[in-house]
Amino acid sequence: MNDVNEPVRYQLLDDVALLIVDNPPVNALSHGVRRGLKENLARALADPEVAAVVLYCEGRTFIAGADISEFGHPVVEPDLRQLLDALDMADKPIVAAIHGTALGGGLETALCCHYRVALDIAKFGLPEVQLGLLPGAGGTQRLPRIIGPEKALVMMTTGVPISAGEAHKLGLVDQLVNDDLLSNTLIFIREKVARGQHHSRVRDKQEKLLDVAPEIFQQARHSTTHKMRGFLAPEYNIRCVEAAVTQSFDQGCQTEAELFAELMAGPQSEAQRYFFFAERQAAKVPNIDVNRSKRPIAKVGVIGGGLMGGGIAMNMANAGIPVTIVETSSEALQRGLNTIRKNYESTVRKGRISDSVMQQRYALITGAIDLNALADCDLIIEAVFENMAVKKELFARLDGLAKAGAILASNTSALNLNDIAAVTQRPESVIGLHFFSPAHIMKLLEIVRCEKTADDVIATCMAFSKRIAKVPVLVGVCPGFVGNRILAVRQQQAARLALEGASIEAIDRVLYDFGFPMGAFQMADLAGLDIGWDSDNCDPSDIRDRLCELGRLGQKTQAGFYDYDDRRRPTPATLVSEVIADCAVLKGVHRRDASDSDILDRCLLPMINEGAKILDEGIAGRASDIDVVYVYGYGWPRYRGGPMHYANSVGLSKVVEKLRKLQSTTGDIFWEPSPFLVNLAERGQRF
Ligand code: T1G
Repeated sequence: MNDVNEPVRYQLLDDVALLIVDNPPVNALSHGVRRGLKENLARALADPEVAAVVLYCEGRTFIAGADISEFGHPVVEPDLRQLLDALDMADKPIVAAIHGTALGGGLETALCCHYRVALDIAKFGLPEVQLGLLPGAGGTQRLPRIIGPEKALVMMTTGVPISAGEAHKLGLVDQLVNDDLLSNTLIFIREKVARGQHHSRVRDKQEKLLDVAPEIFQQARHSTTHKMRGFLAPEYNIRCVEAAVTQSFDQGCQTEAELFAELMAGPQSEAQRYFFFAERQAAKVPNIDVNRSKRPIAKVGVIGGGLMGGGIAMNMANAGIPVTIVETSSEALQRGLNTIRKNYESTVRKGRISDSVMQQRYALITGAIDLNALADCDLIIEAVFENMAVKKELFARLDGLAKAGAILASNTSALNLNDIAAVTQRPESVIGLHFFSPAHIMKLLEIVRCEKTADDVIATCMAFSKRIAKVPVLVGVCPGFVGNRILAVRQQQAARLALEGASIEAIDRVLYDFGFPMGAFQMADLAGLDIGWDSDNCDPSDIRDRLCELGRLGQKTQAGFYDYDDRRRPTPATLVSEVIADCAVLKGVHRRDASDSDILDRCLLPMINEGAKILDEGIAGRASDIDVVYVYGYGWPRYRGGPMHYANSVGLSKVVEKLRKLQSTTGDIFWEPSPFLVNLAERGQRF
């Protein structure tokens, strides 16, 4: 008899054995599921009354993969390959009934069934590459045998799932149904049994592996080289598909097992698996049930139709939420709306959305030059000039016109939100929503909790972030919050290294080779050197002030730290080197050689130390939250986990030792290790 707590239940429906997986939330292939499936499969195969087997899952999805939380720990048998071998050797027809997302080990399990019946809204994928892995249970050998190597290469190197419709076209799904999945699957398999036809195994299919053009592998390498620069797993997935084409099935599985083991044991997968849970943890707020009652958000107002305001408004329209943009004049408003239309038209040209979708989204955006147009908005986000007086005056006006219960948010990137909240009668409804430019593309959203922000406002904004496809991280009020505060110390040290004689190209190369999308100086040029620049108080010894005075504001003026051609390609400028050397003299900075590893330490150690201070001050609740900010907001390479994970991999004692050495050699208090960090290191702990 089935124990209701067992993750796999057995049910006999006349001549069909039903294996029912019930392991919420995503039916991951935990040890209990593997053992339950293997035992109940054997029971079905041994029962002479059983003519066929159906594999079915309760809950919201078919098996969504191996249990990632088990990785890094000793495998408890039966392991997944042992289970799938048992499925593969079955002498009775087996059909997988698929809904939700059949991913990773889940799809590999379905591939060991003779047939697959799916709801037409189901999805199929091998996302292991996003965990720094490859399908480790035969998927790299079976998938190419069904859909062909070329399609398999795309699915495995991107990790992006395909629809049930496409899977059916490719032969991965035998039948699509639009409802009653289980009853339709029973009809399907009974028809197969009645015909008495041979039930072929995926592993025996060879036709898709014949006459494969060898250049598909180079094409796959070429397409991943740029997008996945520095990641090991894409190449290893490609090698497995090559093995499927050039080796026997068993040899190919051996190749897969060897490459899988290498990735699983490596630092990249360890970092990417860590990050998988880190970004899900970030959406949870200790002591606040984010599923608690939240304030409804049916209409949003955005004040400011510039670069940020326009991008923020697009996020709302993209999520199907009506949004009103308020500007100070009709001309400014029209400029903002024109920019939004151009952004949408560019997305349509790239084939990412259809013209009709663009029209639907654009229709959700309205404009006004009167703040009272926002009186019925549930959420109002200001994205105006970064000036405290301007923001205070605006929030005082909003407080008088916004409806009761409306959330008033600021997109400020650094200003003190407590002071802004204090000018309103509703400080409990004031919060920071710090979007990152370009706001309609960057996924990170720093949600800034003010002293008096109410829990339901935080819960509302955390949930709303997912609705607009953002990754939320809750942070506290301080200059720069988490992301920009940490960035400031890295940029400061990069400038110091330049003053000491390291070339800006060398500094940028070291950071690029580490895995950042670009170095410190190219990033400054992209953002614009004049952000926050006070042209009335220029310091002749400050590099940025000197470049701004020369009109070298970055990419937008085709000259900043670098010169830029029409395609924004940077080239070093002699003038900049001269300005830096002159600033060094004015500051009395002595030249100091710096090797690549010195440069890397000088840029990364301050980020780690600042992260420790942020934790100590409670500005971030978790070290992993800081990592989520850095991967999603600043391009920290995901295969290195984030600055705090990286510090753990270096070892906190080593980090403290390096900081102290820099402090003694430079005599600069800047390098003083955070007491919070020292304390952890002395206790042999990690972040
Ligand atoms: N293992 C363990 N826990 C998992 C999990 C998994 N595979 N997938 C999700 N969870 C947890 C997640 O941490 C969260 O927990 C909850 O489920 C809901 O997830 C041998 C080696 C399925 C599309 O990579 O893509 O098979 O926070 O918030 O947005 O070849 O989860 O609630 O405590 O993401 O609705 C391959 C990973 C594994 C799929 C659902 N499979 N999961 O998204 O919910 S490696 C994957 C997802 C493998 C084999 C290889 C998504 C989802 P908590 P969620 P969602």
